[in-house]
Amino acid sequence: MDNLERIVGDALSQFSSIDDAAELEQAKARFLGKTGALTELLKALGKLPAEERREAGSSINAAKVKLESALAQRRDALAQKQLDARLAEEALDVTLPGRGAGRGRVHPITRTQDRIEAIFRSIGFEVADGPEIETDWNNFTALNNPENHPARSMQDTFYVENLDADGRPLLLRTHTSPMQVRYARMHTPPIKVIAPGRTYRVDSDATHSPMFHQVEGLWIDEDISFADLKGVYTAFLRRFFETEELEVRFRPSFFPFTEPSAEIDMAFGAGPNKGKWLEISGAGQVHPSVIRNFGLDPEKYIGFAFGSGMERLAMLRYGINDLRLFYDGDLRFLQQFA
Ligand code: 2NL
Repeated sequence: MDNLERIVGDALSQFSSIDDAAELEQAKARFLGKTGALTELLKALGKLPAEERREAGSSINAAKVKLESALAQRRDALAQKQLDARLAEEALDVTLPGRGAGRGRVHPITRTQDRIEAIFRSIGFEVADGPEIETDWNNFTALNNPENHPARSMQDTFYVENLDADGRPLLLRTHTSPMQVRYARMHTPPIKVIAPGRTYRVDSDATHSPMFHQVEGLWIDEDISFADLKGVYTAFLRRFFETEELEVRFRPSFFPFTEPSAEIDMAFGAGPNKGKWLEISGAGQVHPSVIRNFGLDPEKYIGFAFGSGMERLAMLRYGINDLRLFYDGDLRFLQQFA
């Protein structure tokens, strides 16, 4: 049976040298398939003399078992090899450091608001926070705005579609004064409060954003004068800009909610800005009608109020020249405020 040994030797050497699963199945067919070399030997058994047939049959069957076992081993080895290759290719180094979420920063307007709150708290003011959707009474009427004032028009004020429970219009507050109205009606003098926060007006260009921030202040007692306003606001500006030399001037102006009223200017800056006056706030003595709308007697109580734009304060403090930078969400800008 030299032939059988040769076939087994060929099969074993082919099986072990094949690296591809499909090729291995083709090799199997060449030896063990319907017309395979070993199968042909089995078919030829019948032609052998009876006395040789038994022994030949048993040798061929033993060879067949040997080849099938070699084949199975090679199949397993190839499958393992393929798995190993895939694992190597898809390997993840779970010990690498993560990318991390990155640490966020406080927005420059929020920083500005935090500073303003800290300064006013240190001189005895409370900080009041409240709704951005307001009634027309809190936003306009209580502040002595005439019924037909242009600020009340839809060209200037965002109105909400829904009405309040009494069928009256609701709007996005155009200043933070309505929060001071709420606060004054809930407290008894002395009232010393600031109201910082978001405000809204129908206005959008290089120097106006439809959403902006304001800080208003209010001090009501029996004997608060214009001198107190000058003292408080000047102290605030000097602390905010960290410049004791900062000069402040008050110019006559008009607001429906104060009488007399003033614009507050500050002289601040070096180089070409030195000695230049910058408008920074509106202010005045609270109008007697507004005091009455607080639920207080204007014969007994008097006080001052002011309103400043927070973006303007932030731009001057940080040297920012374009309002839109605050709302573009550009990290190159925002990351500068650690
Ligand atoms: C401006 C003008 C001002 C007020 C705001 C005020 C608030 C109450 C009562 C009376 Cl509750 N007045 N606020 C007073 C004068 C001026 O702001 O143009 N700000 C940027």
